[in-house]
Amino acid sequence: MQIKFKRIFLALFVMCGLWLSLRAEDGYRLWLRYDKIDNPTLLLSYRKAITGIQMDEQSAIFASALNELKTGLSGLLDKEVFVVAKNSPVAGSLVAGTPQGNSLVASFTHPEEMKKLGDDGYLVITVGSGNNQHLLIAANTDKGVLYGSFHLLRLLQTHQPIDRLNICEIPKIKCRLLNHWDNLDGSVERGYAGTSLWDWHKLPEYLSPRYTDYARANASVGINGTVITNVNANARALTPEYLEKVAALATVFRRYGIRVFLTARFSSPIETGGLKTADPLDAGVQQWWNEKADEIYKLIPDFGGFLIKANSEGQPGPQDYGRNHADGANMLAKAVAPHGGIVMWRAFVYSHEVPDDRAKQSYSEFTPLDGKFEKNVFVQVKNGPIDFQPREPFHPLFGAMPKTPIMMEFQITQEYLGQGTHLVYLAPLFKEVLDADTYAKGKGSEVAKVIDGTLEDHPLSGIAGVANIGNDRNWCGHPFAQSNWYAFGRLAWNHQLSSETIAGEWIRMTFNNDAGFIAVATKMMMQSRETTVNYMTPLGLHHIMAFEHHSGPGPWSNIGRADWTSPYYHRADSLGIGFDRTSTGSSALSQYAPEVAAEWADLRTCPEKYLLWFHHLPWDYKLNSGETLWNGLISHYYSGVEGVRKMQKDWESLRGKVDVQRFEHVEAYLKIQEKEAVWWRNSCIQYFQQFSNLPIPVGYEKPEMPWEYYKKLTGRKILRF
Ligand code: GCW
Repeated sequence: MQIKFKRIFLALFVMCGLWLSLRAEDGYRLWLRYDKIDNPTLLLSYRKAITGIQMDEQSAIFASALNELKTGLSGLLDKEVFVVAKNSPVAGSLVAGTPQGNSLVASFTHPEEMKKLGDDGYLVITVGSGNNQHLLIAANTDKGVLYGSFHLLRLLQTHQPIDRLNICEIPKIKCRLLNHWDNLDGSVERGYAGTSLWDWHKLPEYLSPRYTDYARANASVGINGTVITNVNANARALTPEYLEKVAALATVFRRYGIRVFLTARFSSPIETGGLKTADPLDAGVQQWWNEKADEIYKLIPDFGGFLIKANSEGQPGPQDYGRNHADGANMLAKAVAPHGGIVMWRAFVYSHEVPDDRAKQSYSEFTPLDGKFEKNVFVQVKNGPIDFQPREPFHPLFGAMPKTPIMMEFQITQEYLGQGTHLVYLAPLFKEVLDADTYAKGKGSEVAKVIDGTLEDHPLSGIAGVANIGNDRNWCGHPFAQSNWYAFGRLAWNHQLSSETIAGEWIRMTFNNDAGFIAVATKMMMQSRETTVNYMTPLGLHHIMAFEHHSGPGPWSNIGRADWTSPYYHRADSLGIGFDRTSTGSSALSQYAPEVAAEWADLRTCPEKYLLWFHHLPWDYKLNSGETLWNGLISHYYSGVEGVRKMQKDWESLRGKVDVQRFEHVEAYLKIQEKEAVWWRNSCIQYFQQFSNLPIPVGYEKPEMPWEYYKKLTGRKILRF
């Protein structure tokens, strides 16, 4: 085992001046802005501490780390940081001179201990003593050094002390992936930040600098894989012509420790291979996939593997041939296994031909297959049983397939949460799911432990986020949407971080380190998700958005297959509202562990946030607040709108503390959000009022228009590609 390290050593004192940046910013630099530290005392101390970088190794990833440190340090410290390109002294001799009390140094001088860092972990520690102190970034691999370098830069960007560092970081989850729903024609399914980053037209020859910046941003938060094509897959992505383009992207991403994955269209052997069938048990089909894998790995030796959406929403799959999901997944798994690849098989399946509650179907199809998958197969499960709603209880498959590594799928792009224009910080949503207790092995069996592999001791562990990135200049459209990319990565690395901590880091790096600014912006972010739930789908309501675009409200949406309509989910009638999933209804609750099912089945213990998800209740049902269900529903909708207005006021109070360009951008979007929150509130309560026949209590502002007016609004409709 090799220990590679880079060290940064003490230097001279250099004077500096204050330089506060309020230059217009377009958001391109994300959280990696590296502007000069605007606190003079801190700047002096950092400058004094850091003068140069001495490196130990040469590799492409090492060069990326060095580059980042050079750019970052020279920007933050506003001076040239020199690099000594000769081999540094042995880490051990530095460590030996370290004062007592640095426990990490003590434990990690031993090779066996160092092994615990794995491939991605790292140390950032102060070693040596007296005038011979150094910052040491140590890891088993060059990727670890890269992550450690970003960590050090983050400390400086967020104005943390760096004099006695004692940091040991090991990611809790091994595969930390973005899923791009990008089509080969440049469109992005459910994308709200422009078109695809991948310029297929100019690849493989032209490598846009954005590819490198994309990889840097991912590596800075520890994302180590990217699925670059849509799960609604196009077979052409696996043809030689496109593979050459994919290989070119892979060369860029590889330098940042990022592996490329592709989606596989199950019918590819027919569509591009000229075979008559795609039956996974057919020897010819198996051979086709084996050869395809060989071809891919010849071009991309570190290719990650395949992500597959099969027999779901019209996509082809093994069931077309009377086979099951395991048959399909295993065929692909065997093709990539010799090369070290994996298969991520999505569990997002449901059929309108099955009369059962849609929330139950994925569990019903997959649990019988537990133990039947090859070792290199993940089953990838969305966070909730329906579809990325503003709030869902955790998916019942978490904890229900102990023999199979389960990969989490979150949606970073805000398909159901205001899309491109609403400020919604998603870390609280992610955390709510990760922290939920499945009781699969008794109390303390949180979803996070299912996916990080510790509950069942799985060597594979993975988490994916459906990306919100496009070719908009600021990458994610809404300036605050960048925080969701950031938060996903940070939680993928360490799901124990709090949402506040992550928000604080992001705000400091993206805007500034002003305490007042941070306090207000953090509050805005932390409340934004609950605010959104309130004006969209309070008290457990779900899937009541407009059918065509999922953007605005559509509790009336009643076209097409039943399980795509809103009344299927809200079930409002003169007696009440909500979906009965207890034993008197669809019995979906029976798919959870008995402790969870009992808690949610009992109205005395069911959290009100899940009330109408699991229960159909009369309009005069009494809520904890003492209000009737009808009045409670109304107060949630009104408080949602008030929450947005509060965000507007808060943002206004930050005028002058952030550059005008980004300030006005957010200001304009908050205006849209307010308008649309009113649209949601007015249309939903008036629509439901037809069933409740109850008045809107006095004191609330009157809806300006009847719900039929809002029904006609399709202003923000983005057609599904
Ligand atoms: O949420 C639904 C989306 C589809 C998406 C599908 C899926 C990629 O509306 O756009 O298709 O889920 O996750 O497969």
